[in-house]
Amino acid sequence: MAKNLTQKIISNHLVEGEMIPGQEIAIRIDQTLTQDATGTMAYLQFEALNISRVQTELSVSYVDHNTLQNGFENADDHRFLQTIAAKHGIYFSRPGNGICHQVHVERFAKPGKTLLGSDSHTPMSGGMGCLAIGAGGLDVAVAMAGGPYYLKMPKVLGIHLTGKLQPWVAPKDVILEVLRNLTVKGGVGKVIEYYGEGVASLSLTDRATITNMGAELGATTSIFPSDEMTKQYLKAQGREGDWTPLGADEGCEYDEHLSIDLSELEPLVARPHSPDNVVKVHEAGPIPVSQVAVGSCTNSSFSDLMTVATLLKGKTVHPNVSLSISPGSKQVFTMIAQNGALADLIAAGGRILESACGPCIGMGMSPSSGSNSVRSFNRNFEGRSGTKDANVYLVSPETAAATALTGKLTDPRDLGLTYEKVSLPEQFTLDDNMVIEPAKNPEEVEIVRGPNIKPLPINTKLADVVNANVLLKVGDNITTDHIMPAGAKVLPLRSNIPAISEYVYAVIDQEFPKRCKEAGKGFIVGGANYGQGSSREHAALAPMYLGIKAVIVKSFARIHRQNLINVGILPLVFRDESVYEQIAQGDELLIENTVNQLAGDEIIVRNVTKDTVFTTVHDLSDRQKEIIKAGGLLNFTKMNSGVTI
Ligand code: MIC
Ligand code: SF4
Repeated sequence: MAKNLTQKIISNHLVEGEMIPGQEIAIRIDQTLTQDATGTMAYLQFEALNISRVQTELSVSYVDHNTLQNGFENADDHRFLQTIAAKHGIYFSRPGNGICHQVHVERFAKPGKTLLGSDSHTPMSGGMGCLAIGAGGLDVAVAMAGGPYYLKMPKVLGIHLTGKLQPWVAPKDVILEVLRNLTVKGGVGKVIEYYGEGVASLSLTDRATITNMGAELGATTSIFPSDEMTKQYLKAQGREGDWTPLGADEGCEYDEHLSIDLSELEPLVARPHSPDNVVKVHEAGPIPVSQVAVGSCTNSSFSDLMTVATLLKGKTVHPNVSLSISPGSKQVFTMIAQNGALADLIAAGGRILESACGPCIGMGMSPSSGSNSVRSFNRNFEGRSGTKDANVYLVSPETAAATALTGKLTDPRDLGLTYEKVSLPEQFTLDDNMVIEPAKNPEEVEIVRGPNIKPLPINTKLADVVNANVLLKVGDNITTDHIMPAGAKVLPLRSNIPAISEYVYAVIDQEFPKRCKEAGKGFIVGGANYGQGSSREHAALAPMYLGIKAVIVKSFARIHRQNLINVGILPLVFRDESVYEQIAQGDELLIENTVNQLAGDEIIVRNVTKDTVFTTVHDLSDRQKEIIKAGGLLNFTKMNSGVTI
């Protein structure tokens, strides 16, 4: 039977289950990646699994998030990550080598492989025809230990691309258009597969921008075929041998469809505070801008920075604008230094940052109060920039550069300049000297743990009676940045759950951790698409540490739901959404016979305060039920493998 590309890669890696959308399947993982902010936990979890060497074809540990080093914590984490990588067979990409996804595309991703990464933008490698999925650190730890990755067989949404982008219209505008169509929950339970004659006109890094920001759709992943463009890119990276042609079979089917004529697109912008709040740049109007930031894994490739440098050459950034530039990798940085584009960026007034996530995750460069910041990034959630009342707009590098020159949001076509398309080089500058290979004599490596690295908190078995109060009620589209904020102050505590738990829900309700500690246990009630955004399992681990037993919502985002299961928190969904309105913060809820109830499809909850009863559903697989009963995936794995944790 004719298969689409997603089905082909899944069937090549299937170890359990049937490929029927919605049913649980397990797939073999070829490659893993971690970054430092999620990696410390992932490697502590890997250690707890007692496997001496990773079982994957390739595992890479990157350091790109926590690079400010405003205190000993980040540096301690880096040292821990470097030593544990050496010991267990993991490649270590040193701080300075670049953002994990950009470097992975450049140096490691391969068509047809599966990649599991402890970061939600892992799908960036899907630009190369790799099935690249973001997950919580524990899932990645299990994959490193040789376990398969369990997921629901996704539906495949085919996006048929026709036409060719007009001058000044960018790949970023393609994904913004998809977000405008599908919204931040439109991709849940789906893989977004691009096909059609429009694909050939997009370079590899163009495709990688599109699959990267597919994370904002809530999709399992996004993928492009592997074709001549892919071959050309791999050749320029000195990796022609990694190329295989790969695409959907003629006559294959997609579960859902969307068509985009590239030639009809215009420069677009996602307005605050959601990546799907998309309008044309012309429609948003010339809002005054205090900051422009170019970088992040979405748009910091060689062609992105060359586009910006070409636009800024010989000009000066507007007096009211602070322009920051973070090259995506050491390779990009080196090449723009070698060809002089870096000098053009500096001369124009660009503030050059290191190759890291930086302002994207609130690691410096927070905008001024109440001001507008225009960024080539992928997320504009409230407060994520580090300034609570700032407004972040997401655009292409072209629109960002035009805006930096005029001081107001500007459609690059309005500058009246001649368009010069930047093409990818025939040969990238190659030097992997910042990637350290695993140790040849692992027994001699000593893992170094600084005082910031605290032991893993482990949950207890599911109780048969869960009786607690609703300690927080929140609305729709709650992001993991709300639940477990990032930023320069909180991120250094990622390897210290007791300390980081003090910041849970700090953006919404600073009293929440205190209430949890006083109560000792509790529930959270939320709306639709709860937990969208990042893969950070801290958004589940820290609430678990604070005593949260169940989260009851209208619907969940994929990775966060799995992270809740992995730490043993019940993820419940109202069968009748209107019940949400009838629950107030502070209400006492009671679940009885929890273990027996879990065996079925529904869990009955009594609202003791209101003297009512309502039904929740959970859609848990048998395996997930066992994980919840055991108090999380680590306990479950221990019970099933005899490992002592
Ligand atoms: C993000 O972009 O939100 C992050 C920071 O990269 C997260 C990972 C994390 O919180 O460490 C992600 O996307 O998963
Ligand atoms: Fe880093 Fe931002 Fe990309 Fe997350 S989205 S990996 S913080 S650059």
